[in-house]
Amino acid sequence: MTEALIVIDVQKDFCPGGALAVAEGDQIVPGINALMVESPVVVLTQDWHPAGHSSFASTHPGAEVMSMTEMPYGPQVLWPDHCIQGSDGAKFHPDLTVDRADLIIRKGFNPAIDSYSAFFENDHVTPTGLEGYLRSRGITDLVMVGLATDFCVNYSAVDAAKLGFKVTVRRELCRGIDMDGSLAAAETAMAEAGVILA
Ligand code: VGL
Ligand code: ZN
Repeated sequence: MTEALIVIDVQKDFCPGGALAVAEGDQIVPGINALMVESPVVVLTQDWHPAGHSSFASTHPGAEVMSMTEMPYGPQVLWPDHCIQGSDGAKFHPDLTVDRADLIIRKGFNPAIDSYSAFFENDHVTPTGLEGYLRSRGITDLVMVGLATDFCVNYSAVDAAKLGFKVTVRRELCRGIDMDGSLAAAETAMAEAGVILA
């Protein structure tokens, strides 16, 4: 068994003061730093959208932030502008020990498709390349932490479990957005997919 730690989207825009702030998003940083020291393989993900991304409410005239729309690939939440490539908000939290990372994978760069998951874009078809990286390093088990529990952590964990990885989500090192019961729904989806919620 070889285990990798996947740290999802611990970026300024998802922390208090950021464009899409997750409550207490910054509080998980010290615990994640400690876990990185013990982990043989560490991967960081970074939400990384071009300006005018199709997941931004501002791209759809008249659309309200946090409203739903239909995309060719299914329903999509319309977010505030966040994690724009090269922006300050797209940077990792300043206290995250990014030097420990073996790989940083960026996602959400396709203007037409959002990408919550670290493995596939929201069409559930277009791969990010992370699966190939992990398999070619012989990794079978994944520990996931980060932001947000009910979106990017959830989608990444469910996809990884479907791909056959043994996945553990360390709940105390995640924080959620929790809109319209999304946190409870995510925990159910992860459990049904065989993800261990620790
Ligand atoms: C995320 C909403 C939009 C996340 C990313 O990291 O959970 N959520 N983009
Ligand atoms: Zn995003």
